[in-house]
Amino acid sequence: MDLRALRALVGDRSVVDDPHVLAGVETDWTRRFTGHAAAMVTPSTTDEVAAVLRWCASEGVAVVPQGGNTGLVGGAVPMNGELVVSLRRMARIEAVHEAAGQLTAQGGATIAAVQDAARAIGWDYGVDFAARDAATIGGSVATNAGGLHVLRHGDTRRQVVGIEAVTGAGEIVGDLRGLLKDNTGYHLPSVFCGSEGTLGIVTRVRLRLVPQPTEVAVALFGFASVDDAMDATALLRREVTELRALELVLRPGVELVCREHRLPDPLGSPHAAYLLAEVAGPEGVFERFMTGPAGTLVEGDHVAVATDALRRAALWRYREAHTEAIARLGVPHKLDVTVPHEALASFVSEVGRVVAEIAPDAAVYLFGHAGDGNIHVNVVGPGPNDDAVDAAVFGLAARLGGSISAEHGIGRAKASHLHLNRTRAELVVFGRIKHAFDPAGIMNPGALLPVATPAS
Ligand code: 2HG
Ligand code: ZN
Repeated sequence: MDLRALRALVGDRSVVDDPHVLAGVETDWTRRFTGHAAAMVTPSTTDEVAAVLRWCASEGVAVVPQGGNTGLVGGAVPMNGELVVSLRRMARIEAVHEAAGQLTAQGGATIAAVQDAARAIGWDYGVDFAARDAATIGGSVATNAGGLHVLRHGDTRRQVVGIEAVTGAGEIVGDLRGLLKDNTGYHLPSVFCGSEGTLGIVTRVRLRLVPQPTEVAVALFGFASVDDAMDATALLRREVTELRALELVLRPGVELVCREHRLPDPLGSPHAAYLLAEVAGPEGVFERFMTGPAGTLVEGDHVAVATDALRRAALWRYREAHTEAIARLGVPHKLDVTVPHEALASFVSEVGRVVAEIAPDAAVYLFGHAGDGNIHVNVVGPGPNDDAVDAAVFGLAARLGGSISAEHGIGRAKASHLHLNRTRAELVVFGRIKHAFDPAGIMNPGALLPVATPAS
């Protein structure tokens, strides 16, 4: 790769080939995917991104866009000497539109920076997840990230009012006017949401904000079985309009988190399943929650509640610390599936058996977003390239009418399984969409689309 030509486009400072720095972008967070980058380029304007992609397209240089490198499906890992494009120098919150309840950010701004900027003007950002301090808004649009508040505010797609993006051919497309209604043809924000860097690079985003709650409360309920937890899930979703998060954890995961993070057991006695419910709204939210339907779930030592920020965070630890605690056991296979609500309990009871048939010694941890029917199946034991467990778990989810990717995307980990959820006709159309935005086929090769996407 001619790095001199690249330096002429963006300046010396923006082209990095120091192996020590590159090491940080060549492996994903899980450590399951490791490759090699020829270099990393860090443009500082949209025009520079466009110049880089035009040059790459004409030279046939493959590109891997990378945000905060917090993805869990290998979608941003340069596997074969590609050029990594990072927007780390385009990380500004450019404008807050207080009256409209919107905000415009560059693609490299972190989720935490977006949240802080929104809160500073009395609004909030509707998406939140544990990797908030490193994950970028551009990456979260590209992966259509979900997170903890989807049941209340929807996924990232629902927050995006406008985008500016550079296609794989180096064209700048999109607009940031913030129009809530605009029926002028294909909706580019929707096309880029979930495109996983295969069409181009999201350089700027205009987001809708949500009202900032004045009061937030958390309750952690213990249940004797997953079935009981699912019954409570249905009740809480139906009756509690101020519900913002509803998360499921199971006893093995809670024990692991307590051991790895030296935490006390969360409730007075152990339970097979737990639901963490968060309510957010105007003053009195906790009172309304506990005197409403949730009150019927509270018996003896089956619940812990928190209203102040510190104690709420302490209860959230039992859920959010799962990812970190599991990573300490080894390299996890992250199988992020959704199944219809009525199939969730049977998925949970069957998945252990399905994994055990293939990898009897593997450790399996299940947790996730109960309110969305989204279970994170984490399997530690099989080698990074051993795909058999992945195939079996995805097969089970698909048989139950579910999706092989609820919110993490397809990346490189699941591209060969995409046919479980997408028909041949859909894959053909996907290929044509890709070609329209990326005619030279340089953008994120091997991610999202199966390598042999049918051409017709
Ligand atoms: C979460 O919900 C993230 O905490 C990560 O989506 C899930 O580690 C995982 O499998
Ligand atoms: Zn999740």
